[in-house]
Amino acid sequence: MERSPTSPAFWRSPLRGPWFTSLLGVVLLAGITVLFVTGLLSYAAYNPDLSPVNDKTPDKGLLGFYLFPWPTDPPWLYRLTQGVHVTLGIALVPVLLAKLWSVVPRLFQLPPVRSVAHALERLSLLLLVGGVLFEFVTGVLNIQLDYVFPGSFYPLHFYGAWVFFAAFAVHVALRAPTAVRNLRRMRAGEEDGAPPPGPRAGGREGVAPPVSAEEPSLVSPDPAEPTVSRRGAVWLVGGGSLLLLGTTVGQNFDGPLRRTALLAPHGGAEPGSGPNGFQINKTAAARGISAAETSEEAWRLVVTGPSGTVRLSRAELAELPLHSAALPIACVEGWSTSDQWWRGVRLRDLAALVGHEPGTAPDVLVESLQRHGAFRRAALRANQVRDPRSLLALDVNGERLSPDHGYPARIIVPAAPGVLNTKWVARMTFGDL
Ligand SMILES: Nc1nc2c(c(=O)[nH]1)N[C@H]1C(S)=C(S)[C@@H](COP(=O)(O)O)O[C@H]1N2
Ligand SMILES: [Mo]
Repeated sequence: MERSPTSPAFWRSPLRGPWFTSLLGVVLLAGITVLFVTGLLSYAAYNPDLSPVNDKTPDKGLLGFYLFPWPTDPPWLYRLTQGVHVTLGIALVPVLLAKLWSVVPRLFQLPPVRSVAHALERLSLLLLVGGVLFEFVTGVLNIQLDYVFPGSFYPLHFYGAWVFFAAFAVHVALRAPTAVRNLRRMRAGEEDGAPPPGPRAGGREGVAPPVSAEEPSLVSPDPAEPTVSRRGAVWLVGGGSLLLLGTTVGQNFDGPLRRTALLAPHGGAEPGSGPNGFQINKTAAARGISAAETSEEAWRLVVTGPSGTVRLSRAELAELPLHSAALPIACVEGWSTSDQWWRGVRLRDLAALVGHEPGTAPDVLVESLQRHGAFRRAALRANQVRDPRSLLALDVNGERLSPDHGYPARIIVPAAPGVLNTKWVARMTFGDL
C-alpha cells in the first residue's frame, strides 16, 4: 500500500480517534471562550475609545460595540481578568497542540473539496487553525519578547481574535454535537463495562459515526503498537498544561512565589528588596529618564484645565492634601503585584486646582518625561479621575518612589491595566481629549 500523507494508512497512531479529539475539543471550547471574553475585557480596560492617544484601533467600527467605561472596583479586577487571560492562554498550549495533532490527517484528506458546503467548512477551518496559531503566537511573543510588534500588537491581536472567534463559532456549531455524543458514548461504555460501539481500532475506541458518510474517520485503519495508553496521553497533555501553569502563575504574586514563575519574562530589572522592591516593567535608564531632569530644581508638574495652567514642584505637591491607597500593578503581560501602599495627591484634587468643580472632573491626558518608546502618555477616563483612590503618587510603602517606579511622580488607578499608570509624569491636561 502506498504510504503518502493523503492515504489514511499513513497515520498510524492508535491514539487518534473521535474520543481524544472530542475531549481536547471540549476543553478548548471552555478555555478559548474564557480567553476571548477576558481578551475583550482587557481591550475595554485600555480605554481604547479615548481618542486619539489610547485608540490603537480607530477603524474598529462595530467591533467596539461592547466597549464600556472600565470600572475602578474591585481594585484587583484587571489583575484577575488579565492574570486569567495570560496564565490560561499559556496553560492551554499543550491542549491546542495535541488537538491539532489529533486532526492533522484531515489536512491531507482527499478529495480536498467534496461539495460547496465542504469547501466552506474547510475555509472556516483555515481561518480557525490560522487564527488560533496567530493568536497564540502573537500573545506568547508579546509577553515573552517584550512587544516585538511595536505599537501594532493590540490591533493584530484584537482583529485576529475576532476573525478567529467567528471561525471558532462556526466550528463549534458544526462539531459540538458530535464531540458531546462521542464523550457520552465513551463514558457510558466505560461505566457499564460494555464495549463502546463502532470499530475498535487501537483499543477501546468509542467511535461515533463520522459527521457525514464520506468523512474519513480519525481512527487509523492500520494502527501501530501503542507506545502510551489513552489515559497516559491525557496525563501527558494535562501534565504539560499543569507544568506550564505551575511555572507561570507565580508572576501574580510577590515574594518567593514570583521566583517560581520560571517561564515569566525577566525583562526590566530585578525588583530588589525594601519598600520599592516589587516588579519593575521599564527602568528609568531604559526609558532615557535622567537624574538631572527629575531633580527637585528641574522637575515641574504642568497641570492644565479650564482655569489655566499650574506648575508645581515636588515639594509643592507634597504640601497638598496627601492620601493613601493600597493598589496593585497589573500588567497586560499577565504579571501583577499584590497591593502596594501608594501615597500622593488625588487626581480629582489636581482637576480642582485647574477649575473643575469637585465631582465633575473629566478625562485627563497624562504625559511623561519620556521622549521615545511606548507608554509615554495615556488617557484616563472621568470615572478613574474621580475615584478617591486614584493618585498622582509620590511615595510607595512609606518611602519616596524609586526612579524605576516613576520618581518624581506616577499615576496609580484602581483596577486599571499597568500601562495606564504612567511613570515620570510631566504634564496633565484635564478635559478636551
Ligand atoms: N512613562 C512610562 N510609564 C509607564 C511605562 C513606561 O514604559 N513608561 N510602563 C507602563 C507599564 S506597561 C506598566 S505594567 C507599569 C509598570 O509599573 P512598575 O514598573 O512601577 O511596576 O508602568 C507603566 N507606566
Ligand atoms: Mo504593562
